[in-house]
Amino acid sequence: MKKAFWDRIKRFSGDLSREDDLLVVSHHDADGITACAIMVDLFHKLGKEVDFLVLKQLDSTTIGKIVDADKTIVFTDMGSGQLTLLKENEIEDFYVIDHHPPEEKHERQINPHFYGYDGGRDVSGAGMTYFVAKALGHEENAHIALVGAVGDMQDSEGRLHSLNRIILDDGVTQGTLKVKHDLRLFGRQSRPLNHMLAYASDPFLPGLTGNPENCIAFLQNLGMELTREKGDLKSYVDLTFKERKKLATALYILLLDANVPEFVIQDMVGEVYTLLKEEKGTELRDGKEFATVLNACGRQEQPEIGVEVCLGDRDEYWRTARGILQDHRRMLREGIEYLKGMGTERMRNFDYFDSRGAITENIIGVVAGMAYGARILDPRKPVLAFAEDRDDPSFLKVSARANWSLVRRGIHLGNAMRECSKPFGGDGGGHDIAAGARVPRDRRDEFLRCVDEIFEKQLKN
Ligand SMILES: [Mn+2]
Repeated sequence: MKKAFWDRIKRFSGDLSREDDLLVVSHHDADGITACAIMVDLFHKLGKEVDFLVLKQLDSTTIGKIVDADKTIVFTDMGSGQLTLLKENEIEDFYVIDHHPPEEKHERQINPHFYGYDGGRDVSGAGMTYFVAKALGHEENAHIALVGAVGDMQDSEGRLHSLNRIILDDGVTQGTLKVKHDLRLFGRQSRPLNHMLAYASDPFLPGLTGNPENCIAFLQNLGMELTREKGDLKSYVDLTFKERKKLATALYILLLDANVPEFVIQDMVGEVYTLLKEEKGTELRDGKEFATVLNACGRQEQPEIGVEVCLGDRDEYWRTARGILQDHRRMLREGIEYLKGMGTERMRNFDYFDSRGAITENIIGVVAGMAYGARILDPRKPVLAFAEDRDDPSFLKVSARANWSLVRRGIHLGNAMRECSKPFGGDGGGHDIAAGARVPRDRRDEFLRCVDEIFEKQLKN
């Protein structure tokens, strides 16, 4: 780490450690939940009074919950984009530990952007809180910080980089983490092998994705024993090294035969992170699956349960978290079925569907992303999914999704969402590959036409 940055973190941490009676305010995704837990754990260890609050977003509505807090507020995985909002609401007793693009400098803020690091790739919100804890002599949550980084998809190029690498190395040294080069299909710990293949969407496995019976036949053809001694189905982690290689090769050939581009196939293999202190075969044993549990808690509006699991509960909170994950998955399946039945509408440069309240706004983006991965949606076009805005029925929430080959051709969803929502009284933004917006329901069609034009221009350039 650059010395100037580490010095800054140490000064910041020193100031923070002199405070008491704190309120940690964090974001409701896996990165925010892990960041919150690392901070709360640190304050417990320092013997401080601490409370926490996990929010979907910090905006002019939700800020009401903290205006009268009368505590020192520590924002984690948020705050850098809301410094003006804090000023407007006369919130002065706060600290910000964030990795999102900052509005401006502030003496009570640490953010990697000011030191030449990329907050989208080099370090997550949880990673930043980890470094604060580390500066105060507490390195025991490296594995939790790793879950945050993976939750924010900072390993999407097949490995972790830069500051994330320091965290990973700390965990490996401490014996809480193991890193391996392996198949990166989701569910390697907790899903039966045939389901791991059947649910694979990144990449889509022709003939296998969406078809568990075919997957069994495929695996049997490879001569694999699918059941454990107890009679239940094996997961990927039960396979021997030889069997894993055999499976990887077979998948590789399957994709090559289907003319899947080389770079997509390459992405199937990369770093996988095992949390060595967690029980084998549980979601918590794998970095990516752990992050999914936390995201489910956030999406189902019970992020506190996720925080307790990160703090170490493997009893009642963990049982509840598993139940939430099941509910969440059921809702996603129902959403996908609904979408299959309804189909999409087509504009020139993208497809869209309006769920009209049948799919809630907190999962619509996930449903769109999954349907995309499973080829229920046409991968040659970006997709826009509409859901009702729960707080204001006269508004629609828009989730936009694309894929890497569209991004390579020039598509930038975030720019389109921003440019087309503002003129109609909404707001929006985000990444090239995933973005969102809010628009008044009665301006929907104008918004659609605007997006179509912007995509047209993006594809031309
Ligand atoms: Mn984050």
